[in-house]
Amino acid sequence: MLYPQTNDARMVFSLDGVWNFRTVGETDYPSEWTTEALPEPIPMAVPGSYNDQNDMTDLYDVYGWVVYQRTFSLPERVIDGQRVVLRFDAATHAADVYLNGEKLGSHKGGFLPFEFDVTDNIKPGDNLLAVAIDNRINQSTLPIGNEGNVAFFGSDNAGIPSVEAGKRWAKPQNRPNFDFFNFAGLNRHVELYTTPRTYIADVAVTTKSITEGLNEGETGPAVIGYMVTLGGESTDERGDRVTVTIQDENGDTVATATGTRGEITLPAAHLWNPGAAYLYTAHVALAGPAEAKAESDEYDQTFGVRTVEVKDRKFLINGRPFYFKGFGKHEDSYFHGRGTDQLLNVKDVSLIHWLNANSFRTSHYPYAENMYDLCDREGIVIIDETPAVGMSWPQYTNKPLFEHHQQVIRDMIARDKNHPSVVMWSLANEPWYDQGGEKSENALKYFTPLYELAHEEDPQNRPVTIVCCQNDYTKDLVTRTMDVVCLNRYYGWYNLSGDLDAACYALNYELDWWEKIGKPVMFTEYGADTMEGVHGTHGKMWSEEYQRDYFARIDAEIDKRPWFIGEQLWNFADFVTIQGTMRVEGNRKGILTRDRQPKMAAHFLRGRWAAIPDFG
Ligand code: GCB
Repeated sequence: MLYPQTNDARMVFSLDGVWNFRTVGETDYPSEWTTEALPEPIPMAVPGSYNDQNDMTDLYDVYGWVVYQRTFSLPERVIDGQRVVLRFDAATHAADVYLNGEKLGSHKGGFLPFEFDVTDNIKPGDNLLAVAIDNRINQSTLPIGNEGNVAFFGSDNAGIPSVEAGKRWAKPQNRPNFDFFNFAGLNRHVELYTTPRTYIADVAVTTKSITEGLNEGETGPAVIGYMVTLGGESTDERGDRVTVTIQDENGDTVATATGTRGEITLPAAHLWNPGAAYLYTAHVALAGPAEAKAESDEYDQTFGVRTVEVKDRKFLINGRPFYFKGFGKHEDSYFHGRGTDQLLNVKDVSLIHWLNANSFRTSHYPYAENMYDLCDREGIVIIDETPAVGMSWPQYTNKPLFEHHQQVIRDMIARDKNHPSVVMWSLANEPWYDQGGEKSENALKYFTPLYELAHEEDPQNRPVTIVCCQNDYTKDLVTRTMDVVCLNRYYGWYNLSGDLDAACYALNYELDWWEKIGKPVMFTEYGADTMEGVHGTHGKMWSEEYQRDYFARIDAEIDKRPWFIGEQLWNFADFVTIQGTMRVEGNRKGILTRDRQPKMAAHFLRGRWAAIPDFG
């Protein structure tokens, strides 16, 4: 699914702005709320999570449906004869969409785009768009939530006597199997866009071969492959009317081709490298049957010339061994919740540069597309993760969940395949699968086909991983089958708490085990909660000194292992979680505060990462 674009053939109309909004709850939303104007609505900004936008009710507590509404009109002379598409960059977690009272369809999954052809639904004048969104998570959604109501009083609270059945009190509530707050709603952009009736539906660009060993600024021959998919009527007859023009960063044409697929040689290609991005544009044009302008389409797809490969226990980008320096992140900020915020993206990218980091993981879901565009342009490397977080052994035999997981992998790769910044796919975060016996085997049966699917779906065939929880690695059958072993480890925090000598010993004990497995290994999480402003001469837990010392000590250990290919700590910045005894206004493992101010560890890491080159 191509990101909407305005050009000579297409037009995008943003539906961002202030919408009308009402909460519903667990029951079905009233049908008239999708056909008529919402009664007594409250204002709600889109894009943005709804949870932090209104202080009259506690929107952090919403469980179930909410309804968004707005009207729009489109100039008939602009859309006349065109195909009109309504696109949601995401709706979290499930959505029913209505236009002028008619249901267009539903979508499950909160972090990937979906769209509807509304050519025949748009009418002159005001059109009423209503979107009902459900924030409930359960054993068949990604991410995973725990089914059912929470008994707040009576049955399962430690230290409170059990209460006879009729006197228990319960309130329905989402119980996420993960710690980040379940921000929901229209978190990302909503837009209408036009294309001609026969149109460019997809473009995929791959790098077939490069000249290895180029120094910065040098160029060499490279071969790229491309594939254009057409949609609409008589697409078979139109294939030979496709032209592809490759433009360099100056806009100069460096190569051309015709037809829907082929290979193109770039005689003097600039490579896309971490820290030294170079972006080409494939200008794809589809001529109309009689060169009629209104029936011609075009699309500009940016891409980078670069290869990625795992070989000899190394992660090779353009044939050179890359070392990941960075973190897991979240889409999380004051007021916006998980809402797309371009300013914050620009700020975060600038902080990534300031920290001398080169990469991050889109923990624990695919992020909004504009962040990937920024990273393409800024030379930042991404591990792209599905929203499969919180999984455990009962889910490994859940067929509908498996099918949804397959769909999410397909959709994520379809969306992100052309981004040079994306170098690896992560199938899931911390599925729990070290119970041994049948439970571990079921996990292997569940994840092996997903691993294969990710490789098959990706035209660039990037490495595939899974991010593994602190576990009994001897019984974990899955992690070792991945292209890269990604470890989340909290020695010195959740276990061996506060004792960095013990933490280093335990880490080494484990790394001796991975040494024998023969795969490249990296951290995708390690860290310590830290309250800014808490200090001490001997760095105890929660102090800024402890976080700094934690990284200094653990990092010194991984530096001894040549097959350790990267360190992505937890987390880039503090973020909001559900309430709980372990969290003080959220998860505090950020090396930056939630408002992006550096803690002491950030200064340490900035120095450390300046001294570690991107390529070893
Ligand atoms: C983890 C999870 C991450 C949590 C983190 C923590 O292992 O992957 O989502 O936020 O631990 O700090 O507890």
